[in-house]
Amino acid sequence: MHDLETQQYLFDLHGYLVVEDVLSPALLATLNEHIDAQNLPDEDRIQRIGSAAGGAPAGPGLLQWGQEFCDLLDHEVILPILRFRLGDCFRLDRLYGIRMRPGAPPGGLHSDFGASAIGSSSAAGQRVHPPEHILHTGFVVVAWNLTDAGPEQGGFCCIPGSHKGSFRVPQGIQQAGEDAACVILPEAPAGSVTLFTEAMTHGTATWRAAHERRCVLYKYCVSQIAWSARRVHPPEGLELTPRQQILFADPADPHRFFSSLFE
Ligand SMILES: O=C(O)CCC(=O)C(=O)O
Ligand SMILES: [Fe+2]
Repeated sequence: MHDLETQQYLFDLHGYLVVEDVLSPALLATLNEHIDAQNLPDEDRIQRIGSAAGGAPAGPGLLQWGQEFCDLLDHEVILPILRFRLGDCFRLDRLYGIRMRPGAPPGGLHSDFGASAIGSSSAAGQRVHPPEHILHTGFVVVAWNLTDAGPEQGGFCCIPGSHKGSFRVPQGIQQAGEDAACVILPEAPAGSVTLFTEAMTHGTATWRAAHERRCVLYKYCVSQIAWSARRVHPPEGLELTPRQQILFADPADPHRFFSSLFE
């Protein structure tokens, strides 16, 4: 069912990949119960849960909500896929959850690397030649879909292939957002996992479903980089395997100062 060669091809081609039927209905129910137990206030906007702004809690964030959230850290389905883009040594850089109530408004298109990245000085219509010191990749988001999302409901949207683009997203597409013809909303049923590179242009589409959107995002990066000075800390009183503990190590050169997750 999960043919790695095909996953590798499609992830490289599109910049994202959805793997369906990864979480059992029982596990989904438990994860959702842990979220219910937080008694979060309802809000009309995209609600980031289980983390400080930016998704880098100076603590364990939502990992503290239950062992099942820790078990997702190195789930057997995601590890070989992460390895395609991040190699053998990578860290958990950030994590947070998204909650959207029916009718919640969209979030704009963006990317963290490349021609359209926040902070990129690229000019409209000009091919980008990034200077040597600029990173162009290195982060992968693993988004666990805890309720049904997709073209009917809303949620994650993206411009497939845009991680390979050499031109800034034109204003018209940026403004149209989810309504632009090149923007798609991948089918992401409850229990599926969406992986995407932050180099791809992506965003959040209006939530149109009658049910609540819930997804939890674990953001990994190659061991030698970090997004901010904050670190996710391991949860207290919950079990982490030796491999999971590697994900919390300080940023460092792969293999020399940072252990492989695959040995
Ligand atoms: O799934 C979404 O709504 C998009 C989340 C997002 O933009 C991000 O985590 O970088
Ligand atoms: Fe994003």
